[in-house]
Amino acid sequence: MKDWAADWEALKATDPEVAEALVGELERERGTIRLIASENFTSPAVLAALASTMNNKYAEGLPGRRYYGGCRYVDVTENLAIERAKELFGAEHANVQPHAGAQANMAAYFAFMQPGDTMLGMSLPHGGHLTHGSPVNFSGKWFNVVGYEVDRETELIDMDRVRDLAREHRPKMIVAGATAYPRHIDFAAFRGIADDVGATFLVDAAHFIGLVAGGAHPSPVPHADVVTFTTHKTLRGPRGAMILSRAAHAKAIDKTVFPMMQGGPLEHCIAAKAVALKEAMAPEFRDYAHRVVRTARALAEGLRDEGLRLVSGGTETHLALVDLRPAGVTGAEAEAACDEVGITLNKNAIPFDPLPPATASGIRLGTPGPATLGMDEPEMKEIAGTIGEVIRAPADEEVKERARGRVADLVARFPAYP
Ligand code: DSN
Repeated sequence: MKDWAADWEALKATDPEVAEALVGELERERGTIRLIASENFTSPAVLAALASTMNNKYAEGLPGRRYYGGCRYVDVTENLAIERAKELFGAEHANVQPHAGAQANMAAYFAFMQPGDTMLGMSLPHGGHLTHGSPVNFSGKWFNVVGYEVDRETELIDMDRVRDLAREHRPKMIVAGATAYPRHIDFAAFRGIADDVGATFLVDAAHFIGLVAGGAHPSPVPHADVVTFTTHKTLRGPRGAMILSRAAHAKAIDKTVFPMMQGGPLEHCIAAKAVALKEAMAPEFRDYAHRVVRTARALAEGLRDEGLRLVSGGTETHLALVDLRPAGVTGAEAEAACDEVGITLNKNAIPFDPLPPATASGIRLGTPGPATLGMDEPEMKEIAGTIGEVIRAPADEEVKERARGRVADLVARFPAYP
């Protein structure tokens, strides 16, 4: 058995500066309310797998078909991750090697497209992701990207417009999925459009895959040809990603992950992915996933009660997108003010945002982290009230002091890594 305490002492002796920063980060995570929608508190079991000697192993290839000797134990953990992913999500094939979400998307795109081909993806300012076709990303540089947007009135994805664009541009691939969209996506409608124009349908499920695992969100797996996702957001695992697909696409995807896109897989991360999947298969994870959705709704409603406007009128997922214009502050100002009192969230563009992304008219807030700590609806009302007060009076020291006190009380009642 590894002696973790001794490892820690060794780190402190070898590199006190890094050790100090690690302690600082742990204290920051313990001492603040973390509302970044893409972050979570992964379990000590996952962290233990990450800190294992599987970090040391090269294992190009797939379990049972490697280019290096000595792979018997990493074969065990990678097979466990593959089988658990297939079982949990009802998928025919799983590749668990992508180092990150961007790599997963890149590999999946290149399994079906060549540079210059046309893809249809949600535009970034409307809630999509860089890899869904942003001009500053490989996707926008290498593919002919057509972006779809939300409807100006409803702020929901305009499926009629998606269909029109697909018919006009005949994309090879249609991508659904978002980073700042608080509503369910109509996977069946996307499937219909993809079939209509002969496109491959990919869902980037990174943000909500943990909710799918826990039965608190519709699954894209029955509808999509390929589903990519990161493992560290709502799924609460290590940083990294996976690709699920229909069996017919298995070979193409395995080959674009390795050798086209990546070299040696990060086997310590893959072991940790296996652990996270096991945790996500447990009945408690279903409670967790439903708590995430319930708390996001409570937080959103609390912010509406504070006079702020919810983009699309509410949320059905783990996150809320909030228009701050009724309060007369920008996203950047709100992010900074909340940070000062120990509430971490991010400024975010809202659809048709008149401000540039570095300022933004909105904030994005999510509850995967607080729900892991056991916080529920009453705590969300309290947090929403605190955010409302701070945003309305960002320069008022008395307000900020009171807010800091409430944050301290909450994190003491719901400790992280006790
Ligand atoms: N950076 C992630 C997010 O915050 O949504 C997406 O990759």
